[in-house]
Amino acid sequence: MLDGKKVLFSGMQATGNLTLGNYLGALKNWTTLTDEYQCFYSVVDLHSITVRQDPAELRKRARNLLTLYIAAGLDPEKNCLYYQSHVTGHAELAWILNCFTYMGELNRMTQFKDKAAKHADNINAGLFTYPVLMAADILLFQSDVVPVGKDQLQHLEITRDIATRFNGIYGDVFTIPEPYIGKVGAKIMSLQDPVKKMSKSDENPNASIYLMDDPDTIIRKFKRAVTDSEACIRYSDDQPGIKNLIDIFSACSGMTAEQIVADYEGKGYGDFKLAVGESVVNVLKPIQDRYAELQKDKAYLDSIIKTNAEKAQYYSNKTLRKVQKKVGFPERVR
Ligand code: ATP
Ligand code: LTN
Repeated sequence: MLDGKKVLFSGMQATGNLTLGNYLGALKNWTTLTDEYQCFYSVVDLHSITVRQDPAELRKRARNLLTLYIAAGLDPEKNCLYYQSHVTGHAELAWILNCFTYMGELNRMTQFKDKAAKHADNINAGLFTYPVLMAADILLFQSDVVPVGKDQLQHLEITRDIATRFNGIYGDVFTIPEPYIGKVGAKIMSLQDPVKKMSKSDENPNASIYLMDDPDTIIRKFKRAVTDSEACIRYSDDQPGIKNLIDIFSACSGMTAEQIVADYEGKGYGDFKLAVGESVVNVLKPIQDRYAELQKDKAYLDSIIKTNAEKAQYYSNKTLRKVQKKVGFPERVR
């Protein structure tokens, strides 16, 4: 608990351009939780260097992502929005937790297997211990809830295991966090291969809607979206392309899947795809406008970055000092 509220932590990597999947699966849910919880939303740049990055590009993307957090509706006065690399406790706690995590546990992580296959020339130790750093992010703030997409559930599970193990040895040090999965948009699929998740690192730009895509591009991508030859709009696993479009439409319009299916009964895929595209444009346009405005105000963004990092550093130090004491590091002389 922090100031009478439960604590929430989540983060996103500044690698690649954000997609509609990132927005519907993560960011959008984040904005609905800010009143109920004391929220920490980080741009997790320490995680990003587990794969090679161009330094100037990473710095630029990190700032853009933080700007996008605000543009998407996260109020930086109410939510702590900061760069992970500005708060020293993440790396410090990660080291300690490394010593409480087993190789066998990390070996089972599917994200590691996927990324190792994708970056076979750079399977570094950071990529392997990535989930430990993620556990540190979460546990550092004594987080109660962690809103993520379904693909991150395995990392949440290992976080809980590490925390439980640590508490088992040293007493009640960490709050055991619960995942929070949004009701709609938990897994948005690729527009070109609807059995694969929409991903910002997909090489095919038509597979993803980027948050900064202009309206024409969005409509064009939906028109080209891969569907099937059934010629009927049903919410079924047998029609993954249509099912994905219904999910997107539902998340962007507020209508339920049943309502959508009823409305489009007997109509062609062309009309349907256009309607889905328009609903997405309506959601993204205001975010894009606000983003453009924020980008002009350098001094405002800089002040947010500074004060929020200080706030995060302050709260994280509380947990870190406690953990350091528990494991037996000497007290600091004041
Ligand atoms: P990459 O392609 O670089 O692995 P990504 O697009 O999969 O990136 P992440 O940075 O791994 O995105 O995820 C950021 C957040 O967005 C996470 O909470 C994740 O669960 C969520 N997310 C990512 N892709 C989707 C998706 N297709 N549908 C729903 N949520 C998603
Ligand atoms: N691994 C996550 C990003 C991430 C995160 C976190 C999410 C890093 N630390 C802590 C929630 C809580 C991802 O790839 N989406």
